[in-house]
Amino acid sequence: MSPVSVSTNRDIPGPQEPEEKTYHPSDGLFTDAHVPDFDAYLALYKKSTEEPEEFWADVAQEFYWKKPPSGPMLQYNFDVNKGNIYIKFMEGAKTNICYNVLDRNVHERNLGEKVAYYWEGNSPDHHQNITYNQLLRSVCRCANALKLLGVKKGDRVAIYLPMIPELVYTMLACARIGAVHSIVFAGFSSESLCERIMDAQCNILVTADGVYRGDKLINLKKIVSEALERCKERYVHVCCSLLSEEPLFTSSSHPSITNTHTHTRALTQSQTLRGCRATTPWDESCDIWWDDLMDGVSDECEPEWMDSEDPLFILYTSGSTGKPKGVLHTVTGYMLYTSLTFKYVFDYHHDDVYWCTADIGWITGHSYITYGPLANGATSVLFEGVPVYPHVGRLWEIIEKYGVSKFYTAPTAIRLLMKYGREPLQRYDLSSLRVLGTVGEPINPEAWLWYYEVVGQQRCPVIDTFWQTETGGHVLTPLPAATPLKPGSATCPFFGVQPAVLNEHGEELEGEAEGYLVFRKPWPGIMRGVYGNQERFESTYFRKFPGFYVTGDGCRRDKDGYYWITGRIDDMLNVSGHLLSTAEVEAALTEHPSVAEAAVVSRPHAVKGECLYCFVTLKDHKEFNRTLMDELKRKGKIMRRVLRQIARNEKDLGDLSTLADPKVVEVLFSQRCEAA
Ligand code: 6R9
Repeated sequence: MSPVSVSTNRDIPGPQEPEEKTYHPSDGLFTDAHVPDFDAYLALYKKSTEEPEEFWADVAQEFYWKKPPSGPMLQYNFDVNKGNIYIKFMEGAKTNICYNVLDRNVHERNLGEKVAYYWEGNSPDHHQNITYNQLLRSVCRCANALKLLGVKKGDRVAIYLPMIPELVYTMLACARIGAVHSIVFAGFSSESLCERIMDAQCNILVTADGVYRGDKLINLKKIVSEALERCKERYVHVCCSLLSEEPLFTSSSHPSITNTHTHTRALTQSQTLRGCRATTPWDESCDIWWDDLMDGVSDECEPEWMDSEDPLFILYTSGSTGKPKGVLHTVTGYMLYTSLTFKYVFDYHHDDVYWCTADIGWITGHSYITYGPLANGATSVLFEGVPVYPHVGRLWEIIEKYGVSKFYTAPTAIRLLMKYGREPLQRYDLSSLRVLGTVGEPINPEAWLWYYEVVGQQRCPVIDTFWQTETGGHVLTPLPAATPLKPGSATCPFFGVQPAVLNEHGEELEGEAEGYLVFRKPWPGIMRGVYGNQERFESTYFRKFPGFYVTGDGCRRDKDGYYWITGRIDDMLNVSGHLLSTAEVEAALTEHPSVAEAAVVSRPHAVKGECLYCFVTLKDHKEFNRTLMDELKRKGKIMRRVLRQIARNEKDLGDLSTLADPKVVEVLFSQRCEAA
């Protein structure tokens, strides 16, 4: 079965709508591509769907197995009418993902001296190179330290760290000893942190005293203390002494790690938190400094051999009811899938320098900063800072500094940088770039073209990768040398992925169509559940259309079989690539004492993609807004579609017959305010 009917003819097609214009990778750029052309893609795709056992067995061969895969490769049920939903991949095989991404590179591939990460701090003065040897040793030390604290296989460990090497050490240390990491993005509030700690029942939290984001200091430990206060229970937490007086790598025997950098960093950045052991909230009964704990701990640690379907991590994603869902991923499927997508989607080669600007606190960082690149033995940039600090050319400066060849960022960052024009880029040499990736939200053709023409100089393909926390890795994506590109389209399915488009009644649409994007079969990287809540797993993703995994996104399939994501079709919105649930925002608004009700919809925003448009009813001014808002409800349900169109100033509202008083819509239109 062929996923697409795109022509492989490289001739430039005749006049087309701008969005339908097709771009082809430049000749000569990919002389040794893993998938050299579209026919090669189609052949591999065919094999992945028609002979999945052979396809994944080939992929598995590269990895180290304590007990090799045998028996059925994939077992699953996607149909709620046939019983519980489950997905099992290579069940019974035994391996360890940390061993595969570190020890295998050091011992089997001779990559010990290769740089795993160029860590680049928030300030350009702070940087550090970490080889695979060094990474392995630091991870083992951390793994032993966690064991000293009593952490065992299956325990959940919360991690609330900024983009510093200790974040990678801690997550891989968990994976090594079979603990389940639950990373909470270090920009989240104490409420969000508490909710996630409680839901996953973590009894260890790893954090840092503070971090600079641009010139803003964030006192993480203070937020942690508030969160733990909320959690009511007592948790032991380990503190990474990023800003403490000792340098971070006291036990390192590798002079290439410059203690001075880290030390200087502490001296220069910690003015406010200087002597932080005094100013950081501290509870002697449970807080431990990172350095104190690591001191004298062995840098060798035997991995825990895990079953394929043992849990690897939990990562929370917004849910449309307002309560975040703990998306659960397991060891083997995730390992194979992130490794394979990284290799093909970025056309990875050993001399590449790869940089993904995401934070590890999101799935993009888990899959494509930590696991995928390390599984391939890649060299990556690990960046702590923000795109426009200390100047608007910071990203371009870093690309030049490290000779980045594969670059992966979000449309929101591209739109932000577009505002500063070409000049900041022209100061740097970007000729090392080969592939430009994007993720997180639909990319508008204007941003796509700017990325392609200005950043990539019309030389580098723009790889628009569609995927989700739940999918574990890319599911719709072009491949750099193979796929003709259309700005704004995530193009075609990755190997093993079988998309379908359904209408409201769950009927499958053929050919050109628009509707719900669903998948008919699992691929190895798909989530295995919502942590501790099978019912929510099934009702969120499988109940609407039995037999399919429902993404929650709408899409259009064009005449060539290309997929175009049209955005969320549930009550979720995407602000700067981050999913928010309207319910969550509404709940927050109604907590305010003067707000009686709130309804939140999305509205397009030039940089963030979407922004919040909130309708609130105030308790004190009933005569002004309250009646209007009440009349917009039918049986207690706000007609969100109408509100969304008002927010966007779209006058053609269609059928309003279900509204108690359709006139109210005109009133709301007349009172529309323009967002800043
Ligand atoms: C990886 C990630 C998932 C949601 C997803 C969709 C949107 C992601 C996209 C995209 C259009 C793309 N999304 N990539 N929409 N084109 N290339 O972002 O995961 O944080 O779980 O968000 O993001 O709406 O459903 P996550």
